[in-house]
Amino acid sequence: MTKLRKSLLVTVSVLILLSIGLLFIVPNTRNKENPENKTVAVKNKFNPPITNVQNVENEKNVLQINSLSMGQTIKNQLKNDPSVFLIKHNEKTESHYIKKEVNVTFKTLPSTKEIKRITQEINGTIIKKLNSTIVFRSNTLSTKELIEYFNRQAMVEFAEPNYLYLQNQIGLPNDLLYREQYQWNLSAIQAEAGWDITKGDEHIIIAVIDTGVDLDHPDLRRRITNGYNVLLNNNFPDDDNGHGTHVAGIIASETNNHEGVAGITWYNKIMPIKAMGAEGHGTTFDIAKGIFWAVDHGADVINMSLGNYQHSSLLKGAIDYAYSKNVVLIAAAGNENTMQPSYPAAFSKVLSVAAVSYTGQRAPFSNYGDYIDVAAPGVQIPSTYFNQQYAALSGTSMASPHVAGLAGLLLSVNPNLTNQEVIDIIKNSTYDLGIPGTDHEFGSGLINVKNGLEDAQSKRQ
Ligand SMILES: [Ca+2]
Ligand SMILES: [Ca+2]
Ligand SMILES: [Ca+2]
Repeated sequence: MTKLRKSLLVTVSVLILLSIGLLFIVPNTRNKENPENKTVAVKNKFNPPITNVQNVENEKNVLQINSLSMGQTIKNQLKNDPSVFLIKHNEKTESHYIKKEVNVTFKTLPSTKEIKRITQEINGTIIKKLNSTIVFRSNTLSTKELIEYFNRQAMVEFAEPNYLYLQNQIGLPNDLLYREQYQWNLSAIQAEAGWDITKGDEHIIIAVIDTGVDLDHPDLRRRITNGYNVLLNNNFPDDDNGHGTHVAGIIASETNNHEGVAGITWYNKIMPIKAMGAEGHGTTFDIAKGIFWAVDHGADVINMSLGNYQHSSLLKGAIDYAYSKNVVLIAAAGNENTMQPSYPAAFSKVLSVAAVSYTGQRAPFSNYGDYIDVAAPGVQIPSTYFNQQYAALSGTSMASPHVAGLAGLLLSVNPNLTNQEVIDIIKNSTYDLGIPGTDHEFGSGLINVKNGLEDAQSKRQ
């Protein structure tokens, strides 16, 4: 190997995993100068994920606002649940309700004796009671038969199915690009449903080892804890490339502030570590140094949207150290549509993330192979961008922070989990894609925030 090639290999050894590139950049939406024109400019350049979606203002069901292919896939999950029945209103809107259950509102509440008669006649039980409304479940009668039965009772005001309002317990975030339905990625991983369980905890810190973070971005500045600039050895890890700001915004841009985008976690803090320069690459040494700094300064999760195809013992040493300190390590699988293992993703102690598009297919650039652990959205992901902008980017770089955000939420709901337990929950709570079971394209499947948080919650006792 020539000296030149060797030095190139060392200095340009770790590249950010950004593919396809910039689809749009819009100025800070808080800028009030002619905001409408700017919004239109974004819409025109960002068509595929928002075709045929309905107006979010009129929809109560978060899944329904995303008639994107992935939203459809998630609805199919419910369809396949034997305890859930589906009503198709028209081509696009659907409602689900629980089979063999009925909500009954009484004009006059039945006595204990009458309730005993009713439960015997319907061969069922009382599930819940609120004021003059009782939820009955039958062992034998369908919901339709239950409604017919109760409508014959004089004391009943009305009886109706027990509908599922899937994520309606929380209000929809008011962030502009969320409300305008650009953030298909959040519904695809059931983030909204997960927020019913937790929206995060500021004490659980997610380090982003990258090109830094735009420290005064209006949608990020309140979400950042102390970080480190490895390149300048100071505490000012500002972003001069854009990549790190985008990654950080996917995890934790300020949600529900009428500004820009919604993050996966509303409250977990980002620890920005600048270990790559303006050109978008960094050395193994700087990356490793960034990992050590993050671990020693309280990071609970580390996101590494970076990699290369050379195994490095230095990098492995940093990874092993972080793992031994109970830190959850997440990395992008790489964007070359190859089976060649990329590091740090391919290290066994690092959760490796492939990218899916809004059609639920592997992104055409996403690496594959037996080192893929899970998949996450990675095509046309809107997020924050440096110089107080917003942008939609594609890459496994964009997929990895979805998983880092989920790891932060899991530790928020259950801080006693070990790093390996967090990894296992993430892998075991996925939505299977591609061929049944674990496969080389998606690993165990598309991450699912709701399922993961339920698992983490159930392990709390
Ligand atoms: Ca926001
Ligand atoms: Ca791995
Ligand atoms: Ca599969």
